[in-house]
Formats: sequence, C-alpha cells, structure tokens
Amino acid sequence: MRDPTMSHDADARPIRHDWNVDEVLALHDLPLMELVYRAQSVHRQFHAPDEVQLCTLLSVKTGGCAEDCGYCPQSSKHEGGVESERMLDAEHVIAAARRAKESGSTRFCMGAAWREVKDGPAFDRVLDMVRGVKELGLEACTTLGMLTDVQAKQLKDAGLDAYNHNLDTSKEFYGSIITTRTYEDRLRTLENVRDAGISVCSGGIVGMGESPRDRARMLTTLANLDPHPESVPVNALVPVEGTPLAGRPPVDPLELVRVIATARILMPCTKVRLSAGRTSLTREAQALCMIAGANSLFYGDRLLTTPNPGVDEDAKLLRDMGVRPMARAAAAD
Ligand code: SAM
Ligand code: DTB
Ligand code: SF4
Repeated sequence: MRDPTMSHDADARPIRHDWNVDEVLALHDLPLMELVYRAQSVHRQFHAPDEVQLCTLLSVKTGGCAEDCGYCPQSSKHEGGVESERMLDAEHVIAAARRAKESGSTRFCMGAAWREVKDGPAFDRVLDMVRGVKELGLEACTTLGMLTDVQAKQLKDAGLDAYNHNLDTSKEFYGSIITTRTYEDRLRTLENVRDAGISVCSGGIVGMGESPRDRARMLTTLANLDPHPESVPVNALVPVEGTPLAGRPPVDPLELVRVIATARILMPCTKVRLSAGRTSLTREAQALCMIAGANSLFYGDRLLTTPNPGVDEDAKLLRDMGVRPMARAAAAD
C-alpha cells in the first residue's frame, strides 16, 4: 500500500507549502519512535542539535482585554480573570530587558492584552520600548493583537524583529474558543507582518478539547504559509481558574511531543518553541519535546500572567542535556 506520509517525494523536497491535512495527520499519527526519528533527522539537517534559543516574555499591558478567548485569563469577558493594570513605562520594560539579557536570553518579547493596536500614545510607547530593546542588542518581539499594514511598518521602522500572533487552533475549532474575531482576521495580520518585512511567529495551543485532526489542520495552515513562520510556539493549555477552559484535563505530554515533531518535519528551518505549560511537564517530558525538535524556550519565572520554570531549574535542565543557549541571530532569524 502507498505510504501517505511519503507522498510527494517528501524526503526529496523538505521545504514544502502544499501539504494536505490527511498527509499531515498521517505523519502526526505515525508510531512515536518513527515520528521522533524523522523529526530528529530533519532537525539535524537544519539546526545545531545542541542549541536552544532562550526568549524572555514580559506583559507590558495586563488584563482588561475586549476579546473572549476561552483560554485567556486576561479577557474582560471572563469573571475572575486577572485585574486590568496600567501599561508599564518604557524605562521599566527596558530595565527588565537588560536583566533578561544578563540572564542569557537573546530575545525579548513584549505582550499586550489588546484586541488590536490603536494609534496613539500607547502604541507610541510600544515603539519606544522596541527601540530601547534593540539598543541593548536583543532581538525584539511583540504580541499586541491585530495590526494594520501601516502599524506593522511603524514597528519595523522602530527595529522590531518578530511579531507573535497565534492561529491557536484549526479554523474549524476556532469558533468554539473565540467568537469576537475570525480566523481570517488572524491571517490578515500575519500577512501585514510578513509584508512589512518582520519575522512571523505563529503557533497554537494543545489541550483545549481539539481533535488530532484539528491539530493537523492548524499545522497544515502554518506549513502552507510561504515562507514558513520563522517561529512556531506550541503552548500546552494552562487551565486558569475563572476561564471557560479552567476544567480541561492536563494535556498528555506525548500529544505535545507529536505536535512538536510534526511541526519540525513540516517546517524544517523554523524555530519550534516549547512555550506555555512547562511547569506541568517533567524534565523528561521537556527533554523529549526538545529531542522531537523544539529548539526555543521561554526563559524566566513568569510568562505573561502565569508561572514558568525558574531560571536555575531551566539552566540545570539544559546543562544536564548538554544543550547550550543559542547566540543572538545577527539579523533576527
Ligand atoms: N492579545 C494578543 C493576542 O491574543 O494575539 C497577545 C497576547 S496573547 C496572551 C498571546 C497568546 O498566548 C495567545 O494567542 C495564546 O496562544 C497564548 N495563551 C494565552 N493564554 C494561554 C493559556 N492559558 N494557556 C496557553 N496559552 C495561552
Ligand atoms: C505564545 O505562543 N505563548 C506566549 C507568547 N506567545 C506571548 C504566551 C503564553 C501565555 C500563557 C498564559 C499567561 O501567562 O497569561
Ligand atoms: Fe486578549 Fe490576547 Fe487574551 Fe485573547 S489571548 S483575550 S486577544 S490578551
């Protein structure tokens, strides 16, 4: 019988943008040993196997968001999420970036709980933050919600290297998680980011009740973007009290490994980031995610509003694995 995972001479053409959902699902469902073997083989062709990128996250505007994303503690639509806070000063953010650099991070990512960017003093302050982070010699990334083409160009002119905007899940499952914006809105922002010459960071969340086919659909959409996103964050849902997804059972780490390995095979040059949810993974599960192709981590004891493993714990894990922090890219990615 024809092997659907080997169609289109997959091995001969590692960089493809014409994947279909059935072949991606067939890869995802391979026996785990075979899947991880293929992912490792791709990983070693395109990346140093002993390097991981360290990124630090900071929430520069927390809570009070107008969107209703079912997983997010920062949505004002859920009772009992985080309180809305004032936006941080640029100086405060730049001081945090300096500390992140001293601890070994090479990329500093600033998040705002916004549905979209609105022109005015708050956006001007973000532009100042980006300029300040760039002056420190770090890669600068922001995640601010939807962006117009003009705003993307302004961020580029301020020196922004990358923009994070996740597809989160499949187009089909999206409506059961978020109702206040569409999948097309998300894709349009990614297009604006790409057209402005900024690196694209886009991925999703595992463990919201989506099926393996939904995971394959999301990965297919990402892999058919041309060029591929330079980074793909894979988040394990952090179930937060007060959000509609608070009661979801923890994701099986082997399911996370499958998503990471499939992303690695589909997008060989991309940095695949093992993102939220690491505090509920053992060291061994995190190591397996890296063996399956994850080569980027959030470093620092806090994500945006939820905890992340401590710096000492992570430094020990990397040391024990014989993995070194990646040097900063000359030009991002
Ligand atoms: N407001 C902007 C947006 O939604 O694009 C940027 C910040 S938002 C918090 C960035 C991403 O964090 C979301 O797209 C989602 O993938 C991830 N995220 C948020 N809450 C999460 C949770 N509880 N568990 C896992 N990932 C989460
Ligand atoms: C991404 O994919 N994961 C990060 C980053 N992009 C901005 C955010 C994770 C947030 C987890 C929930 C929180 O800490 O609020
Ligand atoms: Fe707002 Fe982003 Fe949270 Fe959605 S994920 S509620 S857009 S902060």
